[in-house]
Amino acid sequence: MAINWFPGHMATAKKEIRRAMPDVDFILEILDARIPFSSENPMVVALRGHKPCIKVLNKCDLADARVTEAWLAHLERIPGVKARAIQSNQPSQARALLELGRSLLPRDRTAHRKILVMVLGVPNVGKSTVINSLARRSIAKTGNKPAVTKAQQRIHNVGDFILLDTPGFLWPRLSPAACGYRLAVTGAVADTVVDYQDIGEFAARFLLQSYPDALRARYNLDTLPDEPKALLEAIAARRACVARGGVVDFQKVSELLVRELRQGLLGRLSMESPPEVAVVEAGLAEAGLAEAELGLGEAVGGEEGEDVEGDAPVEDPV
Ligand SMILES: Nc1nc2c(ncn2[C@@H]2O[C@H](COP(=O)(O)OP(=O)(O)OP(=O)(O)O)[C@@H](O)[C@H]2O)c(=O)[nH]1
Ligand SMILES: [Mg+2]
Repeated sequence: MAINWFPGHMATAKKEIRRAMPDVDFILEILDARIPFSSENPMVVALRGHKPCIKVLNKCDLADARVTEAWLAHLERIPGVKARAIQSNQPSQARALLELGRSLLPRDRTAHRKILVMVLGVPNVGKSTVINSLARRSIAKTGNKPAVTKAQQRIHNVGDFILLDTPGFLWPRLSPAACGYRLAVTGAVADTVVDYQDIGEFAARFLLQSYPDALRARYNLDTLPDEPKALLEAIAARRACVARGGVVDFQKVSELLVRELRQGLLGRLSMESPPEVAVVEAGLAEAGLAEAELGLGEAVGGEEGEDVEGDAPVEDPV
């Protein structure tokens, strides 16, 4: 089943971002270093126009360092874009972003008034943690689940900067479907709209393909099965996820696998790399599908009265 999550508060967040944008000097677009493609909200390009943008690969402590390097090089090829990898609870890394942003502004712009920096990105990617590191105080609420920040918040007195924290928002159709699954596995989608057994199998398939050694080491498995479901069964047997009568509790083992992957207990993992993504992008462009698939037509252009989905999953029309 396709995963989509675009509840009313995200549509509102997007409108408020659009409203605040004219006064913004530069943008810190926070991406998840494990999924820089899937966590890059395609609506941001239209929202930011020509504002300078630093793409911040956050949670780089959880991602494969070599793949992150490749992503930085890939992203810096985009005109007007800088890219940096950080672990946002390391304040020195976060603070360097402000000076980089300042360097992107025309000199006359920075002299007379404070610099307004908007921090935006998908839910649970670490925006408020970045804000707290930049402000050197715990001023924005953070939490290990999506949709913690509910409204924009301005933080004054950060040197000559003003920081704007924003609620995380996704886009109406998470497409290709794998993007939705990666967002769900890494924690950007509410638990209420995902089927854990589904994303558990997705995570199992990904780990079998890309990180088999991590699986062997973490779950003490000498041989790995070929199929994701069989892998979940093998992990269930080792982690007390089997009910009476030998029935595997797939819900419980899926939750366990996803939780451990999110926490970095299987090591540093990257779920996508630039070459794979280039193939996907080329495929969408060739088929002329990009806008329609993403559900962006009315979402980017429309302001008032746009379609707003509730918390329930949206059926994928494709
Ligand atoms: N490992 C790791 N965890 C991080 C990092 N930055 C943030 N986190 C954790 O990610 C979770 C989400 O952080 P928040 O700052 O609340 O994320 P947010 O983007 O503001 O989330 P919303 O307001 O819900 O959109 C928290 O548990 C943070 O501790 C990081 O660099 N590395
Ligand atoms: Mg937040």
